[in-house]
Parts: sequence; C-alpha cells; structure tokens
Amino acid sequence: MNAPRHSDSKWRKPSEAIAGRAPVQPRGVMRRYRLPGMLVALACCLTIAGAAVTAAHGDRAGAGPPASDPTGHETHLSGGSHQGQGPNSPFPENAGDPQVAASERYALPDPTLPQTPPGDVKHFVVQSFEHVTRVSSELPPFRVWSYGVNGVQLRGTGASPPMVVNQGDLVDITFINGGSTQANASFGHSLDLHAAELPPPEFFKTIPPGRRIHYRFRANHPGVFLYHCASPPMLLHLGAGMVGMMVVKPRDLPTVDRELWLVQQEYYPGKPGLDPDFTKMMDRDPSVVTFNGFAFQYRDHPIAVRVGEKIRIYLINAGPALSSEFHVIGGVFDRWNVEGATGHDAQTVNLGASQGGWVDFSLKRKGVYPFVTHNFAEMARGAEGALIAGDALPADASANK
Ligand SMILES: [Cu+2]
Repeated sequence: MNAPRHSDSKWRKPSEAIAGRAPVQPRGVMRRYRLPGMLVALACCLTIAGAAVTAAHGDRAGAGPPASDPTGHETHLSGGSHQGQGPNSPFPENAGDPQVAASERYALPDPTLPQTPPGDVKHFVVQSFEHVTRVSSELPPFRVWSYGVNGVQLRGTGASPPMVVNQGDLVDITFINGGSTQANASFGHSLDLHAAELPPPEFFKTIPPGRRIHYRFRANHPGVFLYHCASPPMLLHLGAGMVGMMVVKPRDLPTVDRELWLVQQEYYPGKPGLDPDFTKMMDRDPSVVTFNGFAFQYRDHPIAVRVGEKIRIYLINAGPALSSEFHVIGGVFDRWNVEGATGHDAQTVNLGASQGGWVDFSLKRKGVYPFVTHNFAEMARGAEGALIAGDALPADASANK
C-alpha cells in the first residue's frame, strides 16, 4: 500500500472528526425483512460472478449434499434459489453499474444488545442472503454475503445481527440458505456456531440454496462466540461477510446500565456490484475494517450514553485474518472477560480472529470518547467509533475531576 485509501477526512483526530455530529440514540427497530408466504419455484442460472470468486469456489449453486438427509434434519424449501432479475432485486443484470448497485440503502445498525428471547427454548431462524451494499461511504457497493436472524437483516451494511442466550439454555437453530427471491442466495452455505458442541460434518455442513437444516444444542459455556459460514473455502465465505456474534450470558453476570455489541470485521471489495476479491483475502489485505458492518459509522453517529452509568460492550473479532486491540480512548476497563479469562483495570483487550468477550467501564465526564482497535492501520480503514457521554451527571462525578 503506497498511500492511504481514504480521503484526508479519515486521518483527522477522532475528536475533530466527531465534533458537530449528531449522536445516535439506541433504537429498537432495525430494517426488517418479511419472508414471503409463498416461495417461488424457479430454476435459474447465474451468469454473473466475480472471476476470482468463481475460480476459488468452483461450482456456485447446487453445491452441497442432497436434500432430506435424516441425520442433518435438512429439508427442501420448494424450488431453491432464484437469481432475482425483478425490480426489487439487488442484483440486476447490469450489476457492474455502481449507480444501480447502490440501490440498497444504508441503515445504521442499533448497537444495543438485543434482549434474550423469552421461553425455556431459545429459537433462532438464521437465513443467509447475498446482497449488493456499501461497507464504506468512500467505496462503491459490492456483493456481500450476510445472515439475517429471526427476520432481522442489516441491509445497507455488511453486518449480521447478534444472537443472545443465557448459559444453560436449550438453543433451537433453523438455518436456511436463502430460500427466497430477496435472499438471492446462489452459493452453498452453512452455519458453524462456535457455542455449539456438535459434530461439524453433520450439523455445520454446506447446504444448497433453498434448503434448511434444523438442530438444537445446550449452551453450556458462557462467552461471546463467533458464528460463521464453514463452507469451503472458509476464507472466502468469512471474508465475504458471513460472520456474527452469539452471546451466552453467564449465570452470575452482574447487571449493568447499558449493553452494547460490536463485531470487528474485515471487507475485501472486488469490482463494483460484484463479489469480493479472494486474492486480497489471501494476502490479508482488507480495504475496509468495520465495527458492525460499515466503516466509521459510530464515529459519524456516536453512541449516546450517560455519564457514570455502567456500560458493557460485548465484542468479537470476526476477522477473518487480522487481530483486534479494542480500546476506549479516555476510558479504563473496570473488568473484562475474554475467552473465559477475566481481569480488571485494563486499557486494551486483545482479540485474535474468532475471539470474543466483554468489557465493563463507565465514563467519568461529559464528552466524546472514541473507541478503536489500537492497531491504527485497521482503525484508519474504518474500525473507529465513539461514545458520547452526557446528561444525568451523577452528583458524585465531580470526585473524578
Ligand atoms: Cu457461505
């Protein structure tokens, strides 16, 4: 790399970049996707694919085992994938045209950790989909592969939603590879849950577009676990975006005032509108590194918190290649947990690819507190956000001044 890939605006001090920006209030509503009542049975051939991806992956559609495998609980959703060509398709015929490909609108992911679902059994329907989106305001849109969870898709970014359960819960997973026109799945995909103690060939296997697999597991171990596609080559599927976070809350976890989630994730854009660049993945050379699927989004829209409140951020470094050194500028972590190890009074937690944990802290004065990976090459590629602390200043906060 001979020169920064982003404009000079990305090289400002964090405080300069944030000044004057409106904070984001955590929201409860994300962009939602409605599963059609009737799935279309169409056989289509995909003719557009990134050359590098095709070379790396081989057969695009139809890869994987046949339907109705009794051990894997797999069933067929009538008809398989449909490579959408209609007016709502994010992948039209002229997919190489950035103006057309930009049709998926950006929507800021809510950084508030979702509630644990009610009931004794935690049900999650996880659906893969492939879409053309931006992951940075400064780069053209390209084709990202993502997951939706229980109908929530974070379209307009490259992020996939978190899942949250409690230690000891029975977790019921239905993974659907595409299964609708809008999901637009064309590759074989899979779902590998690091929290699930199951034999991978049976449960994390690749299924073709339009198929589903169902299984249950007991979430015995607390932690922040990666989920990802395990279809070969895994580097391609993870590098294309197929990663997310499952939080398994420990039984004795102290309560806090605010819980947030951040997934650090790399992107390797290819040509506009087309699949990502596998060569860049092999070279471990991402163009973009994000928190929650879009470069600098929480720097441009800082997350509003209250001075003095107890904040917990659940973290995972999805990689697939690089490490994360998570740090809140102007803050010190009172406690942290990474991969079962715990500590206190820390400035930075280090996360290798696939590792996760959480940090507990509070902010002592009003103001803006950037959070970054302290590997500044990755920060400069987009892994930078901010908290903005204000309101309800506790009476004793002056003790810290
Ligand atoms: Cu995949």
